[in-house]
Amino acid sequence: AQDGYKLWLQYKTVDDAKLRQHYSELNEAISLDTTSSTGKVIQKELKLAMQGMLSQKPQFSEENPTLLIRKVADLPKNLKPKQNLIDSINDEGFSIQTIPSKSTAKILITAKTDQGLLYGVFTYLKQLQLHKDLTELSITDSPKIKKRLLNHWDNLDRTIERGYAGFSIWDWHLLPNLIKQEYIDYARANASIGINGTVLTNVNASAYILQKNYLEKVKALADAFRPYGIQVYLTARFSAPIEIGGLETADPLNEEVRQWWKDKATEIYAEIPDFGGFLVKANSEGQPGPNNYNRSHVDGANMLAEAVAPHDGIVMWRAFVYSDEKPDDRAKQAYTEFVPFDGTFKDNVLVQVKNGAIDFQPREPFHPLFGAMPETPLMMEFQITQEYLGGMSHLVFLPKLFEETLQEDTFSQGKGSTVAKVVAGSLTDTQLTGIAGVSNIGNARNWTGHPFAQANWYGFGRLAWNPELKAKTIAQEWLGMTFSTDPAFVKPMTSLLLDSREAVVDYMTPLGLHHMMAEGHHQGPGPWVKDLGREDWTSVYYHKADSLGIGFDRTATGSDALSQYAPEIEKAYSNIETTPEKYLLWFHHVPWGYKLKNGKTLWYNLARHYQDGVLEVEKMINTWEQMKPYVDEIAYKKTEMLLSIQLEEAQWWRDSCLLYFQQFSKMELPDFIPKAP
Ligand code: GCW
Repeated sequence: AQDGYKLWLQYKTVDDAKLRQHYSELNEAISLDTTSSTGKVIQKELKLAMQGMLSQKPQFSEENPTLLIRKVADLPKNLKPKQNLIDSINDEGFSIQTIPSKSTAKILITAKTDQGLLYGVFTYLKQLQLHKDLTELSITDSPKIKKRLLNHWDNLDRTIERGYAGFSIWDWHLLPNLIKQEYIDYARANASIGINGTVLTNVNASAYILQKNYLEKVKALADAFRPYGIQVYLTARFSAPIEIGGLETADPLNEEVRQWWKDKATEIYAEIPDFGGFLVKANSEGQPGPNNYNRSHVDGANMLAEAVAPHDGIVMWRAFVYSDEKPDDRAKQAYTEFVPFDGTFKDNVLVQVKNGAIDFQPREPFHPLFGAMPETPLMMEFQITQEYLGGMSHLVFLPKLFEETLQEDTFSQGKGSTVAKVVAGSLTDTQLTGIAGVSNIGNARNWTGHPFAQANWYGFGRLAWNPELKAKTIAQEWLGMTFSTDPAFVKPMTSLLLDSREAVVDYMTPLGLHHMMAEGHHQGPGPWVKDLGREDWTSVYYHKADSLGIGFDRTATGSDALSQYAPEIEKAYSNIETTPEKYLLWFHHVPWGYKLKNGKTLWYNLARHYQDGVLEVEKMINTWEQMKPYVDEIAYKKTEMLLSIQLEEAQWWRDSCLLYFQQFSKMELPDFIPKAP
């Protein structure tokens, strides 16, 4: 079907006859151990892929295989890779090699585990999808982060908080008896990019998910995902002992409460022996938590950690604590609350931190917690769903945003202590490491609504596997697998994707502005939003525009949030001259007439960015028009229409923000801004 359902696993016919011949010969006969459930799904995937790409049914046999897929331990001596190669891969890693010898086997895929083999096979199939030459194949790879998770913000009534692609794919009503093909294809897609866990429920979801009738349904999903190496996790509402346990308190130091959680864990693990653990949002945005009982985050997290520890489960405790009614600076709260707890969490607790200190903005400096808790595993939380980035209608390639955050330097262990290294645990030799992406998946026919939002799911998975990957590589892979490998398509579209992120920053929140989206739904501009129940829900709180200038002073003369960063950053960013312009208004309240590096005023530059954002979307539209021959009609038309919505909304952002700020700057708009009709 041409509706995007198959995601990047299109397995399109290889048109080039010579290349097809090359592939056909290599994949004629496959030797594969199918005694495990993972072995069986590998076999299925190979059949599907070869059928699609080569119109060929591979023979599965031990006799004279051309493609040999085997765990290291089961390899014949003469085919065993060198010991240092074996040592270099971890339990989920793999190696793919072209075999130079005269043996009939021409390609070898090996790993230490079945899951490693599955990842190896998907990577191998990607080479075919991307039309790579296989005569000298040599790929050895292992994931650099242990827990690579999607977080679904799916409620039990199937609504999705901040979801823009329909309702939840979890059909609770018909589970456990109906296992939809969508669940299997979801698992395939995730396994193909190395995602190995999924939190099924919203961090704000009801406690009912922990009741027996729901756990049966969760078990059914866990059983379906297991062959693909995907573990299931749930959110744990802190007040569950009261709501479904009949207790009077959820105090984490109360013995009955502690026992209740232990019993609950035992009950879950009896059904799902490889259950991953709990994700918790506590004492944030009205959610219950240990603070309700004058207990700390550590008391809460460690209680749950104790309950799941005997079963090898983990607890992911979120640092998105957003509860001060009168904050001096909301950006400071998580750091202030969590840093004192460094080193006091149990071994199976990860603190899950959003990429930035406010909330998934088009651009934020990295969260100051990264690097600041060396004795606590910090898990990265990115948002794949586009809550603040245009919702369902804007084409924004998020790997560019993820890459930027991951490559920022925390200086925590000296220069080069990037966020990527903190998350991968390599600076502190942390073994338990993790990364989560808030999913953009729903029951839309193409999973994500916007055809290009699929790239953000794909890209998150790739960066979770290897946080050092380049956004450019990811763009090329995804475009090639999803649409076409033709350079006339891939080249211009790679640029389009890579530039799309800066475009959205420009037309929404340039130069370090943030949180100016309309109130509540967070779509469209709302720099004028004020007088709400809480100050830090308003836009005026964040941009602080007045007759003197605009921006949030976070230096020592202001909120001093800057002091939460390493001295190297604090020093550079305290000075307006040495603050990167992309973060200017994040850290400084800047006079309208202040001259930026290009010698023009702040006001001029603000206008310039807004206009550049709009022009970039126009450019995207022009590029897309040239791409018609390379993409299927449905995706072409849909993207075309969405781009025109994006253009209209970009203009709306530009016009409304500039008009709003002009009442403070009292300066003329530069000539390049189109006059109102
Ligand atoms: O970004 C904010 C969202 C809320 C969300 C919260 C969180 C799930 O607006 O919808 O709640 O963050 O991350 O907990």
